[in-house]
Amino acid sequence: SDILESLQGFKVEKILNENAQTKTMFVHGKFENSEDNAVVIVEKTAFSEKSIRGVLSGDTTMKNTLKNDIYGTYEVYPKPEFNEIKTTVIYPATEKHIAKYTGQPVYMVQETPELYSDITLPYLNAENFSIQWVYNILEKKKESERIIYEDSHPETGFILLPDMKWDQKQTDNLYLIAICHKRGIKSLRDLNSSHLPLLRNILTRGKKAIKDTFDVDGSQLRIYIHYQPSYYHFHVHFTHLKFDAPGSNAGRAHLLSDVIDNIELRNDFYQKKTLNFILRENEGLFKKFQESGKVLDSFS
Ligand code: M7G
Repeated sequence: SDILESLQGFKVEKILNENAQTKTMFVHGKFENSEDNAVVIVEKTAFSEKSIRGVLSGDTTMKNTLKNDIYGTYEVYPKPEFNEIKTTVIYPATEKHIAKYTGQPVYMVQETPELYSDITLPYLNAENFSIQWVYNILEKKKESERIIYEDSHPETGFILLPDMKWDQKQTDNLYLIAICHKRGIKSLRDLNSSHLPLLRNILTRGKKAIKDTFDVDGSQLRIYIHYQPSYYHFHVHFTHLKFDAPGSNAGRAHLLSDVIDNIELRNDFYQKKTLNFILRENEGLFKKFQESGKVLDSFS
């Protein structure tokens, strides 16, 4: 099996990025006796009522770091089971994965329909992340036990399941993805009125399934599509409004209900529209845009 039981022999090569706010670190490393690269994402998880009872208990050891009048601060060492770290291992990772997780300046670009066909589309066809993991889900080869809801219709159906980013410990940071069964829809750019039944189906049945399963109301969800996505098989993100999920910002996220409405107004809305989005400096696509002089502003 390729499932890890420990990180023995793992060597940290480089910290790619870190975020003290989200308590996350992105690391490039290697396993012993392997030339392949690994990207490891570590994230300190949120407390739950159960874990906090374990942390604030006699099993915990403490080291005082400040005491002044009634105020005291401590370094606290809970028992390991209350000190879990969510870790994502990408192995073997491609150069593109390393680039994706490397902290770097980002830029807003303006993609006209012409630039889409001249620059973006040829680039996408040539160089892309593998979507094997998506097909594994659709074919029930992986993660089938995690499926929350499925509509198996080949044109309008989809699978709803927890996103890799969600630890499913609490609904405050709920994050699910709906992956459509239909193949060949690369992104927002491809959508037109023929896809309205699919889009409406994902919106209404996705919300209902989340209400039924997690008791989170549709009005508490941010339901959106990334442009550009990382994986060019059509999917929709469902996140809790309380949670500022990475990529839920303007510059990347397009609300599904806005998308539906825009296409209802005009069949070819997304073929005609200029789309703004954020690219990282070390992305191949960014270099293509840079050569064309279509970069708006930098705001790293
Ligand atoms: P995206 O908009 O294509 O790209 O979204 P992003 O990763 O840059 O946001 C793909 C979504 O699928 C992300 O939210 C990922 O966390 C999620 N995801 C990626 N992989 C490889 C997996 C996976 O293997 N399983 C599951 N359940 N989710 C994944």
